[in-house]
Amino acid sequence: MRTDRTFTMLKPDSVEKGHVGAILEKITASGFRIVAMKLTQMTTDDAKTFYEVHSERPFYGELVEYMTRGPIVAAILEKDNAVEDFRTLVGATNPAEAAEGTIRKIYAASIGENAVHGSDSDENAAIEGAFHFSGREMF
Ligand code: IDP
Ligand code: MG
Repeated sequence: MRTDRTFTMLKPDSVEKGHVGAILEKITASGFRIVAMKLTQMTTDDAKTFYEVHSERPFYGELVEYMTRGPIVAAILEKDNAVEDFRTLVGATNPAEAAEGTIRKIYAASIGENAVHGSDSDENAAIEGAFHFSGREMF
């Protein structure tokens, strides 16, 4: 299992608010190389599958609605220690608890609409990257 790649989505609120360029700049300035990237929209089935681990949580329906309401930017990022370093850059799930300078502190509106996704393990990074990209879309 490689440890130098993670998967991210700039969620619909980031695209709607025009924050894509600024967030990508912050990501690349933090040392991540973009290995794969596209603008895409998840179907309800896609979002239900992607977030299946949360299917019993009270916010699951709201989460699926949010993640499918418009396009996202999906990307695979490369850097040493990618998963952990990207979670640090992203900040806490709830922007009110996120550290200064983190993406969620700057761009997220709430715990639900929190601007970006970052994989939580090397295993999930590989699964989530493969969910969105074929081998020939990864560089
Ligand atoms: P993470 O994105 O920081 O890993 P998770 O706990 O895996 O956070 O939750 C996945 C996503 O579900 C969050 O990024 C957020 O969009 C949404 N979410 C998490 N907790 C809540 C909540 O309490 N209310 C509404 N939405 C939530
Ligand atoms: Mg998570």
